[in-house]
Amino acid sequence: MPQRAVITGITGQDGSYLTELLLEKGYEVHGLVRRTSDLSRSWIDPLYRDPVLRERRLFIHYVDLDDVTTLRRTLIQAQPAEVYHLAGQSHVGLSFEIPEATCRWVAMGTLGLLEILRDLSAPARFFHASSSEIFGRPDMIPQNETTPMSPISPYGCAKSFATQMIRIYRQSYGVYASNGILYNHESPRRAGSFVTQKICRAAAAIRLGVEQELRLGDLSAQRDWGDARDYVRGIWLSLQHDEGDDYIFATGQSHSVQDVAEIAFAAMDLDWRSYVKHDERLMRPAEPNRLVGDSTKARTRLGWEPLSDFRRMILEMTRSQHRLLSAK
Ligand code: G4F
Repeated sequence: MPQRAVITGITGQDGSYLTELLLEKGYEVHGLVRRTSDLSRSWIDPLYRDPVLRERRLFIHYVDLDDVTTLRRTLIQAQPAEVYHLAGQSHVGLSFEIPEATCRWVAMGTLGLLEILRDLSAPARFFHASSSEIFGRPDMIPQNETTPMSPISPYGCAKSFATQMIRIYRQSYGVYASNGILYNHESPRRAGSFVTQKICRAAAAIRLGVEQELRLGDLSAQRDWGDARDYVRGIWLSLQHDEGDDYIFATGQSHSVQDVAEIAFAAMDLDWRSYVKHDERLMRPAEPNRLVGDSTKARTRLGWEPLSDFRRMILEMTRSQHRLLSAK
């Protein structure tokens, strides 16, 4: 019998890389997709069109996170050994505009899944994709698994709720549940609304003459940016440990938004200063700072280590955008 896994958020960057990893490892994968989602435009589409995989080793279920009855039925039927919960509204800036929907999906969506998990006859291991946003503006650098949560955005607050619920269900009900506290992680599959991809895409578009300028918010904002493919390995490793636990996944190095612009524009033989314009409307009501993660626990317990290099990753993303735009 192949190991069976359920992934919420299978169509996104992390979900698609995780699907590839699990299929490679011989898993049967069940992906939960929002009813309004267009699968044909997702990273999963090529895999799902493969007749060897489709409805044989890769199954898609259309179910919304707030439709708890259908969610329950889907999980009972799938009988997974592992559940990877990656779905939810993940844009921090947007969470200031739609705080209620963000909390419904991110906080209550996770709680709903935990409740279902408690009732499953065959217990499943549960992974929750938590976020460095739970720390807000922390007093200590770098942060580890014991750093107090002190979110400053609706998204960070919803993630803090979900992260703590994972701990509560682990302690009180003996559920196998793990938090991966993920710092920013990027790749050529990153959605264009996040700053790295927005910059890489714009640099390529300006090079090709399709666009003339790029408008950005806080250029001095710093993040601990890693590569999504490294983090997906960590996500899988989290559930291979004997017990559920919390793990920081981070590189321990921080770079600014300006650094991203410098590298991406230089890769296109452009000087970023000639094209990047500051736009006050893209500033957020609150901005976390000092978010740098200490991943010692994941390294020592799980044998995880990030293999990527920041500069190489931004170059790869920019060249990938250049190829995509050139082909249009
Ligand atoms: O790319 P971002 O939108 O990522 P952010 O807000 O750090 O959140 C990401 O990482 C979190 C931690 O892992 C995740 F939980 C979350 O789901 C998401 O994946 O913004 C990065 C920085 C921010 O400081 C933002 O203010 O870039 C700054 N920024 C400046 N101009 C911009 C822009 N961000 C965006 N999206 N767009 C801009 O024009």
